[in-house]
Amino acid sequence: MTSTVNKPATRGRLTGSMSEERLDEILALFEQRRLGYSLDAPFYTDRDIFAADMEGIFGKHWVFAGSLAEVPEPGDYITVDFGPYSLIVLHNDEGGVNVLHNVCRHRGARVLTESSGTTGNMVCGYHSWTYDQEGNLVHASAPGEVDFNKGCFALKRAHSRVVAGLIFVSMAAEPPEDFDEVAKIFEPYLGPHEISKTKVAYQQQLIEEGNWKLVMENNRECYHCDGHPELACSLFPTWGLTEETVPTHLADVWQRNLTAESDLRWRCERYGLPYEVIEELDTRVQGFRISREPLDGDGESFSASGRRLSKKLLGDLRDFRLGRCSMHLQPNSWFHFLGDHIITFSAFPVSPGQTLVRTTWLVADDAVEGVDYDLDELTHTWKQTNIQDKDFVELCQRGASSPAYEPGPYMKSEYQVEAFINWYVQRMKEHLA
Ligand code: 3BY
Ligand code: FES
Repeated sequence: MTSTVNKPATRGRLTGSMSEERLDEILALFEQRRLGYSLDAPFYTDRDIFAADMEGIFGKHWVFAGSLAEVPEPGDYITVDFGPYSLIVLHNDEGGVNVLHNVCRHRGARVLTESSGTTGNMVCGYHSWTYDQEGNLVHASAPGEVDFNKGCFALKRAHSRVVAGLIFVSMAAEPPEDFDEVAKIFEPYLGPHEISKTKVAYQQQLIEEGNWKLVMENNRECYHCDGHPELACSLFPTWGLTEETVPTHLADVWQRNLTAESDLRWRCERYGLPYEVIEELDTRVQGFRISREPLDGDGESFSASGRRLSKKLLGDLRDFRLGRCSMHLQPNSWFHFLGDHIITFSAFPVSPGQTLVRTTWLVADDAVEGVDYDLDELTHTWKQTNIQDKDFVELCQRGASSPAYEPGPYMKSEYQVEAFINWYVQRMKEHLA
């Protein structure tokens, strides 16, 4: 785990321009929220609530940005944007990660304009102010200019943590301390898959015409999984159900799942891998859920047969049949760690009605495309699932925009959606109070 100590970022700028009355109105909407029901329409459509979300959620919490496999060498970077914020996440020469606000200290231009790349010093494209990898301003020449104190014009910094190869960023002056405790819980689950020995096989950037919360809500339930025929081959169709709620026509699937679960537990115990479900989605500032659950069919990967999609095992794993170690993290990410590959997902809010979903497939760094894995086969299930989810999210966004929309009740199998909303509402009430 690494960390950097940083100057605090400014807070309150996004809601600071709103009148007291407007802020009271927004707070009242949070206070009036009906438990057990989806949110009122403005939470999905309103510009001011979006600004408040960016400040109270993305500006205050730890947010998943990407993995070390995306920035394997010193000088490699990715940029991540949350609403109006843009951050540079850069692998520095010491092997750590610097997180810098992607806002030039001259007149504010974006410094790096690509979503990923490799850089030495960073040169702003407007008037060539040049920053080193720590964000220090090292060059700012102009004809006839008197020298000025460049030390006052470094790129602003944000915090970083790297846990099990996953990079988290926080723009808060004082990020929630709870994260370190949660990281200690999930690191033993994810660590054995060794992200530092993986490479990016493929990355998909999907713009969904929907509010970021609709993207997250959709991810947190499988009530709609009939709409995912490819994924349904891997997930047991009883996912999210309990002994009490499973319908009689799925009784045999339920039994098959129980057998697969006990087989998986036996394997995990043999290899010393944790598998228990730990679920604190709305009972912590850093809400999370982690588990290791079996996959249907051969039980190795997200293929129609359940058979492996890459021939190379990750890290020091000794078995392909390790199911999926899945993690749901508030506010914006979810992950599946398998024996043969890893998939990371992050939702980056763009505007009230638009979200970028970045999905990254990682395989062992010595796996050879076309020999050890076929890229179309590797990515098929989740590319299809993502497109289907995009449609669901967009249908909901259109619904929420209609004057006829009213919040509807969550079903039992949607308890994780409710937990996400409970977490969100609680965080926002604390922020706005
Ligand atoms: O990707 C996920 O974590 C979950 C699993 C089932 C529904 N959703 C797609
Ligand atoms: Fe970056 Fe002028 S805005 S150098």
